[in-house]
Amino acid sequence: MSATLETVDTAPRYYQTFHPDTHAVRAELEQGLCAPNAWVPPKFLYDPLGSCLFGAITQLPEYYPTRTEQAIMARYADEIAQRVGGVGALIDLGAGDCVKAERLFGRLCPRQYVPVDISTEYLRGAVARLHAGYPGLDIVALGQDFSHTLSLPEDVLDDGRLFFYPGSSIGNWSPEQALGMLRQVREACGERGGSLLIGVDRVKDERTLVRAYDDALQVTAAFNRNLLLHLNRVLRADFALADWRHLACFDAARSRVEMHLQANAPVTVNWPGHSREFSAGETIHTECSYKYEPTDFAALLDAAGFNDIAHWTDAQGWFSVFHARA
Ligand code: AVJ
Repeated sequence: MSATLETVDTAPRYYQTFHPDTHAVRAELEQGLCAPNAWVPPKFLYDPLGSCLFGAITQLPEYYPTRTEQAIMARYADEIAQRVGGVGALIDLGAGDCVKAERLFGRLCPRQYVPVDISTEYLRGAVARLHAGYPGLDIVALGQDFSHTLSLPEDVLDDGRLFFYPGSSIGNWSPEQALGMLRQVREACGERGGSLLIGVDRVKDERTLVRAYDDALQVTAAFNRNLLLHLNRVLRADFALADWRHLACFDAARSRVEMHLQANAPVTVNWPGHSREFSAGETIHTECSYKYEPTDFAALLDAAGFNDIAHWTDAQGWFSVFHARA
């Protein structure tokens, strides 16, 4: 007698609703670049190279968030798994390389994995790798800009949804925007036991915060400046890297780290139909990274309609992980 080992190989399904090469995307960029205080939404940091550079940032000695979050998740893995219970779809917001979610597979055993990311090419590569390692896992991949709207296709299981929003990515939004985003997630949880597992960076001393965004190896500088190469491609603009330097600072009143690109000298940037002059020292604001006190973030979850909120942190009180039920 011999046992038969059956493996059902389910090919991943892709739904791509974000297309970078569209008029709407260029219009969004133009509006920010031509504003008196120029800015670019941080999602434009994530072209294929930008996503790789972010991966490198997570390995830097100064960049504590990723490893601190990972340590919290590992230390409280049993408690977290017990609270979360049976997972239908594990919906991974800003999945990137899918590595953080993969760490949950062992304990949470999701019946379906739904990575969502705006960096669609990068996501496809990550999903192909994941599928090779977990051929039986049902994967529904969404190339989506969920900063506009989060919309899940019908084949996403609707019972026991677990939204996973790790790494303090929620910090890219102002508290008002974050509330809107959390309300959307609350809505998408449905009424069949949905919940949210989210990582949030905490307020701490300015030096630690600024170093995390201005590392000695200058990987974060490369990550920020690579945005210009991305803009050159999307807008057919003529940004020259040599004209721009990386800047990181902490605004304590707003409880946020900011990244900017600062012009070294007066410079004119051109793209079809437009040009924008920058004076020496003028900046393009490329990212906000809000930091929260745990009580403030719990209040935000509450205001978004979540309840039964659990909180875990590390010994230094540097990072928070929350689980909240819809
Ligand atoms: C991915 C948005 C959480 O804000 O810390 C890392 C991005 N920017 N270094 C963060 C980032 C500069 C990161 N998030």
